[in-house]
Amino acid sequence: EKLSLLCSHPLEFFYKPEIDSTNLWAKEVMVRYSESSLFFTDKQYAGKGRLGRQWESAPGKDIAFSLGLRMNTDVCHYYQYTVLMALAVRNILASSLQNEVKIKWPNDIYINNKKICGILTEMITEENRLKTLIIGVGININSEPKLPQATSMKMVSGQEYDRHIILSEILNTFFKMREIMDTYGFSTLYEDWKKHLMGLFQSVRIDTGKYIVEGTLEDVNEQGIAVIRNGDHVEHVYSGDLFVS
Ligand code: BT5
Repeated sequence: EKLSLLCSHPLEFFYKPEIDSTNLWAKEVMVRYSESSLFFTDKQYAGKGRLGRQWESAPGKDIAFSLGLRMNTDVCHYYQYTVLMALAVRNILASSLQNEVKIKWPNDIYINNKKICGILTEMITEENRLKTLIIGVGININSEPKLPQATSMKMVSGQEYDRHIILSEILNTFFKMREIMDTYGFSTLYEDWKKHLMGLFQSVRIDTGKYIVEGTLEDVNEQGIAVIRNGDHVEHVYSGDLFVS
């Protein structure tokens, strides 16, 4: 209730005190529901990362939500919505913390070389057409994660934050950016996203899960593909884990 009051965009809100994964929940509901909706919980006990990995969040302290977006275009560049979400989270964290906040390809958010947010975007397709996009976001807010490579807003600033305010600011920013994209196109938002990209023009290593690609990160193109140059050889990488050398 508090959230729907704080959010300026008309959105259907779903809340459960606890759930296995808001992405799974959103997928279940969105197949029979036609409005764009937000799925929020206070305790996500089986959060999903990419490739079957786990996402941990502290009950009542962190943010775990999924945004279910109904798509009405035939051709949908779904990656663009993940970019908008990453940029919205980045901008809100940067202004709340007054800290440098980076985006790590494909769509993690990092502060001081530690991960503060992960995003998992999934699609529901019907008759080979994209119907719904599920954008799942986990952010460490008031917890002190034990993982050595993780950080939280509290760890960065020493302060505690109102999770509902942070979430509504992210949603309001996301929908504002979506309006900008619908009116003026994707390019300026994408350029802004790229400004905050970790490792751009630096030596990186990408573990695709099958093989390792090493070289200079020359670009991440508008389809979200990382372009890695090694001498004369240029490789396009679709997904993986990136490490800055
Ligand atoms: C991600 O996967 O980073 C995507 C995480 C998406 C989580 C949200 S929460 C709401 C929604 N519902 C879901 O079920 N999921 C979404 P990936 O890039 O695969 O990273 C996963 C890895 O991040 C793990 O293997 C850990 O190493 C690390 N990790 C797990 N929990 C973390 C945390 N709280 N903070 C930082 N790193 C974490």
